[in-house]
Amino acid sequence: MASYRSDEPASAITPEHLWANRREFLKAMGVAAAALAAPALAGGRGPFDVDEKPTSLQDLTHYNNFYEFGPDKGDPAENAGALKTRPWTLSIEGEVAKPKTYGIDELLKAFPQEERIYRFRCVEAWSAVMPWTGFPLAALLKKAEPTAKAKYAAFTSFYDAKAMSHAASGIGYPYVEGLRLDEAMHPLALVVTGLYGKPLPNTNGAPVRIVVPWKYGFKSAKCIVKIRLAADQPPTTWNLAKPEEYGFYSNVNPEVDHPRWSQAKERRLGELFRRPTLPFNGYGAQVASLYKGMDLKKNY
Ligand SMILES: Nc1nc2c(c(=O)[nH]1)N[C@H]1C(S)=C(S)[C@@H](COP(=O)(O)O)O[C@H]1N2
Ligand SMILES: [Mo]
Repeated sequence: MASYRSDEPASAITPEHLWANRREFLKAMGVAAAALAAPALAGGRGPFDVDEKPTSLQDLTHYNNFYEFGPDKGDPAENAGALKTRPWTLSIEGEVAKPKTYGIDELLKAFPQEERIYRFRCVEAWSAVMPWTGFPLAALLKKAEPTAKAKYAAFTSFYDAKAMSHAASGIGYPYVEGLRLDEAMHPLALVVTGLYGKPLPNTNGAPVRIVVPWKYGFKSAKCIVKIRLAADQPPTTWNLAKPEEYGFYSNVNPEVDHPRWSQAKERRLGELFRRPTLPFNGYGAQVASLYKGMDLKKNY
């Protein structure tokens, strides 16, 4: 297979090139994905990977929504670099038998890291294909032993007014998000720590974030410091800011337009023409059963 960016000279060695070459190298050696134990990364395409060309690292780190670092897509690339992501802790608390606060390095050691190539769809009708490194959120939750009362998972992002002096107005901070517990336990829901086989760039939510590939991008909270299990549905930032535009579920749905624009199509970063948006962002076969009997026009 050719390099992903045949327009670049062979000497342009970037994490993106190393990543592409590593995959080819492992494949050529006949290494089965399953045989590559953690923390090594899989070389083949696993059952959770989409077979689409990953978006360039340049685009993935220069076209971001990260309101703590400013309202414009280029602001995180300008402003997020200064955030100190070590030391860092992530606590898991609330309706769990075994609450725990992990140091970031302890977290990386405790859970085998995998690579997952996921489609990503922002509510603003652009999309990307992102080669993440991380581990199933379910693994972290199970280890904390959810109580019988736990029905939801709530995520809190880091916020520091001084470190985030460019933060956009219009939403509250810290950024908060949430999932129903069965959504959070779905094997597609990831705790993400890396991109293109390298530690997560600050622009994409370093050192640790959530990624939920069948929902609009804003459900995937960056830079998280807390996961709380709860009996009741937690508040979420965009729903608090504009409840008529953003619901709790926010599953990717080409049939439910945003009040201000259509959701039928999307523009893939790096491409010119728009493509149709798929129900559940193409993950319907895996996740549609979570919503059986629900009216997804009402529960947008
Ligand atoms: N803490 C926090 N998390 C966030 C956001 C944010 O502003 N703050 N933006 C969300 C939105 S709207 C999108 S589209 C994705 C963007 O992720 P990416 O930059 O890795 O593509 O992050 C989501 N997570
Ligand atoms: Mo978004």
